[in-house]
Amino acid sequence: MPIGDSSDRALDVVACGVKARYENAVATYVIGDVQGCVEPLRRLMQRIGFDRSQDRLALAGDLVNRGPSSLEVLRLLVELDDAVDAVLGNHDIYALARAFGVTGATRDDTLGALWPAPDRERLIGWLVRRPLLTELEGGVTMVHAGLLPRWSIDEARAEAELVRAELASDPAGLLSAYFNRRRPDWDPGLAPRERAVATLAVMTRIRFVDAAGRPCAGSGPPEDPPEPGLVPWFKAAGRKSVGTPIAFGHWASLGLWLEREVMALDSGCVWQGSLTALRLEDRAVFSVPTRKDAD
Ligand SMILES: [Mn+2]
Repeated sequence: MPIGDSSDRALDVVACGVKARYENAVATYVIGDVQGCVEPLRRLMQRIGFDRSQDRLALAGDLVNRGPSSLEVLRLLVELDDAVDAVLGNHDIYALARAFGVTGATRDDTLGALWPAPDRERLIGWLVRRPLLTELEGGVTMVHAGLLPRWSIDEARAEAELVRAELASDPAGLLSAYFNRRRPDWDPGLAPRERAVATLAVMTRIRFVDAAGRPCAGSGPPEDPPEPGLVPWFKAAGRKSVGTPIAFGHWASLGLWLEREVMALDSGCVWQGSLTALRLEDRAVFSVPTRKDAD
C-alpha cells in the first residue's frame, strides 16, 4: 500500500547530511527519537553547527530509555534550557511513572542510572513539565506519535493542555490511572482524568487507525498493516488536522518520511539506524549514523 509516491517523499529534501551554515539568524532543528543515545545527539549537534545563542532544538519525544545514556541526555537538554523544545513520548511517560513510583521496572528498562543521580529531582522536574504537543516555527505542530483523526488542531491543543494541567497538579494520580487501569478510548464525554488518560495514549502511541479513525495496535511498516484496511493516522480519510504541518517520531519502521505537512522523524537511532534533524526554515535534512564508526 503506497502511502505517498517517491516524488512526494522527496518533496522538501534539499540536502542530506551536508554540513552547511544557514544564512538566516535563527534555525529550528526538529529531531526524532533520541532514546537515551547522547553520543549520536552530540554528534548531530556538531554536524549542524548548533549554536545555542540563536538556534533551537525541537525534540519529538522518547528522549530516554532503551539507549545507554538517558541520564546524560536529560542533563544536556536541561542545560540547554530555553534553546530546547521537547514533547513527551511513551518512554518519557514511562520514566515519569517510575520516578513517581506508580509502576515497576520492565525487563528492558535502561533507566537505572537516573534513580541514584544527585540531580534526579531537577531532571524529573524538567521532564514532567514538558507538554504533549507544541507549536514550532512556520506553524508546525510537534507531537510524539500523532493525533486522532477526529481532532482539529485546536481540539488537539486543548486536549494536550488538559494533560499538561493534570501532570502539573497530580502527576502520580494521572500516571497511576494511565498505567494501572484500563485505558478508555478517547471520547469528548469522558471525565477530565479519563480524557487525559485517553489523550496521553493517543498522542504518545498512535500509529495505525481503522476506517472509523480508531487507533489499532501495530508497529510494523505502514505498507504492511496488522489487519487489512488499517492506515497510518496521518492518512485517515477526513482527518481534521489536515492543513497544519505536523512533525512526529515514534514510528521507526516508517522511518524518515517527509511530505509538506507530514514530517516523520524517527530514523531508528536506538536500532542502529540514524539520528536525523530537519531544519524547518528551509527543510534541510541532517543525519548521523548511530554508530560512530559508520560516520
Ligand atoms: Mn515512542
